[in-house]
Amino acid sequence: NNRIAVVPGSFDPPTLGHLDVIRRAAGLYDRLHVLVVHNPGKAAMLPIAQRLSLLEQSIAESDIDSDVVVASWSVGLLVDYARDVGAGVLVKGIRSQVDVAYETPMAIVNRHLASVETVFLLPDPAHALVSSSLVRQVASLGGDVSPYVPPAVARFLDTGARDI
Ligand code: COD
Repeated sequence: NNRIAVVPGSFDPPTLGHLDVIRRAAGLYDRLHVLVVHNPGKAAMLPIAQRLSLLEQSIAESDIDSDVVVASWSVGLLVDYARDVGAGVLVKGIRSQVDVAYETPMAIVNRHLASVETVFLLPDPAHALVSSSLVRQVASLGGDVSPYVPPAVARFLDTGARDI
């Protein structure tokens, strides 16, 4: 069923780039599952539960009013989750050639494994250079991250994150 899509990511933390992809994907599909996936290749800043809560708050406070489910997935293949919820599409953002090189083999494998297609959205130029790793770096050095993240994430990083 291609009317249901999964938007997977580390979301550590969620950024305005992520929210832009979620908003635009919400306009293309009837139902979205925004899925926090543990990426073993990356050192985490926030626990998964915190990322879920920040995503939920960010979406609730945004102008996105479609059917969006926020969930996490840490065991098994991403496409197993997609199959479980009846999603035929993964939506990902592509910022650069580096993203293309990273995503292409995964898209091919996911299509072979489960006939799940991957749809790539180009970033909004306003957010094209925003990444979670940039936000983590600015936050850890005490800088203002509010230009790069949804208000809920900015509030959290201003108050709570220093203790993590
Ligand atoms: N503008 C537009 N898009 C953006 C921006 C931005 N500023 N910032 C990030 N994005 C996109 C990314 O390109 C990505 O598509 C998505 O938003 C999430 O980004 P991140 O950085 O939070 O997440 P990643 O890149 O660490 O992705 C983690 C995944 C778990 C999604 C990825 O590793 C994956 O698909 N893993 C598959 C696991 C699996 O099943 N493997 C077996 C088969 S390959």
